[in-house]
Amino acid sequence: MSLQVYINGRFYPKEEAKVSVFDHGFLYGDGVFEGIRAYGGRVWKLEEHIDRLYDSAKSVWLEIPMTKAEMQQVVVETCARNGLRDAYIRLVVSRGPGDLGLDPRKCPQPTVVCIADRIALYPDEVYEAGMKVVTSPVRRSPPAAHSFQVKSLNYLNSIYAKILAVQLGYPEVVMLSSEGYVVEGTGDNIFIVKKGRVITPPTYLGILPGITRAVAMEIARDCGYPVAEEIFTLHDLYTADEVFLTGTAAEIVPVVEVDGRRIGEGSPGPVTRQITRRFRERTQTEGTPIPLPVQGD
Ligand code: PXG
Repeated sequence: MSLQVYINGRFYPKEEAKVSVFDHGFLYGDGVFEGIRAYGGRVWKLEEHIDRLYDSAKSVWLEIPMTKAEMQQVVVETCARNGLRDAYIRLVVSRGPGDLGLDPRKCPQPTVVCIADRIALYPDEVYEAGMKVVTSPVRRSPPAAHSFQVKSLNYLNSIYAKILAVQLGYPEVVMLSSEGYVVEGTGDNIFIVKKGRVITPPTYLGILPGITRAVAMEIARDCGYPVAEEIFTLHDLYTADEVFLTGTAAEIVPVVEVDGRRIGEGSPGPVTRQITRRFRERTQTEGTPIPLPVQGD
């Protein structure tokens, strides 16, 4: 059976899952989204993702036409209908169809889409040997212009950086703020470990308050490491004992080289490995259950 996609209250087979070309999500990137995972029949951190979706929507003056509880139900049902136990879920709320002008008031009905599909992961090699990255000459957009605190449909800033990564032959690049502080990856948050302290940039630099980031901070604290949200520079990155990236799709990725500088011993460090182990344990035991499909459904 073809994948079933949720659009505005109904499910459509993948081939028929279509939205209007007048949708401002398509015309202007006007909308918000979430990327969510399900592990072993449970949706991971569902409430946190829905809260962030509604915060993103509020920030761009977009009123989502359903309650958070209803939205949670949409996610769970999309997984259930597709018989997915392990999934990557994409929730999108766009401004909806309007006219050819920018004015959001011309779009009375937002478009709500939920897609659940199998997940494509980095190869095991990346987690075992670590990832080599470079820093991007494309700077993260300044928060005064367009803050990545909002998970909006405007990802061109990250895509510019991703194009460079692809052209240079790297899976990911580290982005810097316009002042040159280390901020995040194109689709992941960044951490450094220095003398047992676990440090990640503060979200007021205009970076996404990552849900994996929050879990990694919580695990690090539980393990007894001091955790700080602090601004840091390229020098701090190059001289860190350990570096890792966090994200819903990537989970926790050890970084072993930045701009040709070896990080630590050049292999995933003990703090990164400990946090990864606990993270994986938690994803296997926590989450919102997806009901099994009823026979004959
Ligand atoms: N920063 C940015 C800019 C992101 O887009 C993260 C950090 C990590 O946040 P979470 O909540 O996932 O821990 C993201 C994640 C992909 C992909 O295919 C990832 C994201 C968005 C689009 C695609 O890897 N967002």
